[in-house]
Amino acid sequence: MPNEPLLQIGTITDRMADALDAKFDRTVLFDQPDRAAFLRDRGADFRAILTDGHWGVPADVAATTPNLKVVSSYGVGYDAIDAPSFAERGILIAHTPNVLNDEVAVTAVMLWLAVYRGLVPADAHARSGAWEEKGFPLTRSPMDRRVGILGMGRIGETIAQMVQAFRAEVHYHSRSEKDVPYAYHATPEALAEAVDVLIVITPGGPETKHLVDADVLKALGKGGTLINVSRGSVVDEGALIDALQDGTIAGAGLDVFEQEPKIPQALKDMPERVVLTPHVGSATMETRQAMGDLVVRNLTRWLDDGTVETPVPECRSLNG
Ligand code: 8YV
Repeated sequence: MPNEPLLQIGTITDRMADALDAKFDRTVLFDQPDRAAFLRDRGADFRAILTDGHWGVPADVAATTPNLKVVSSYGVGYDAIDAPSFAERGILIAHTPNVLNDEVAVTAVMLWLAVYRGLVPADAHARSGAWEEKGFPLTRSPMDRRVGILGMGRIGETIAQMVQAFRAEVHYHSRSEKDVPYAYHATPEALAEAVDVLIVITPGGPETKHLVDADVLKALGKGGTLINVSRGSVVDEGALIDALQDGTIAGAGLDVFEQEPKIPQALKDMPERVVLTPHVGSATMETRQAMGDLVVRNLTRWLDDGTVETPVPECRSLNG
């Protein structure tokens, strides 16, 4: 029997490719010189798609794959996939929850510490020899701060646990109050008002677009720091730039941006107060291996029995 055709969108690791190629006949969308012609001619062959959180399933692919049954995404966030309409078509979507909780939490804490302790300018100071002329200015201690978590899901909870090491007082906002020992606030603005550091880790998508706007930044206030490790769309980037430039807030640590991989020059121009990373929240060898293995397990299990290990909530009723 020929292997099951698999359409790959985005890049994967060699380990994933080796595991998949034993069972699937993998075709890489971005290798096709004429994407429209390829999708027209071959789209109907694919029952399975492998993608990631950045690319999701683009509209032209969704429209040309009438026999699609499963999408396995290499990431936890699936805002680039129209999950409700896929669920309606009976298509299972799988993602990679939990295995990246620690790593994304580490990234959030790393950005917070880097902003507070001036890691990037301190490195520049040491490296340039400026230290021979003058000492480095004093910075802010991260200890005993009020830390706000916007989005108390699995990663939010992991961040809350991790910041205990810094004796943080944890506050949060999410759509509903959770059974957690932290102070709940009914709105993002009330949360921002109550904290020194606001860490954004809510899912992306239309429901959370610009949840952090000018009003939330104003509430965060002059000494406030914004950390975003979720999706660029959750923060109004224009309002954030204004707030940083006019001193409405003190600093920011950003791993995600509205137009990735493009980063506004204004953000790059504030290295003393803004730390930037290129969407590397989960990007360690260990965590990407765990995520990749889960992507492969979801696809091979679907091949075996038509179910996946980690469906997104919208598709749970389709999973066997
Ligand atoms: C990936 C992510 O960078 O899991 C997510 O939602 O944002 C990241 O782990 C993303 O899936 C793109 O590969």
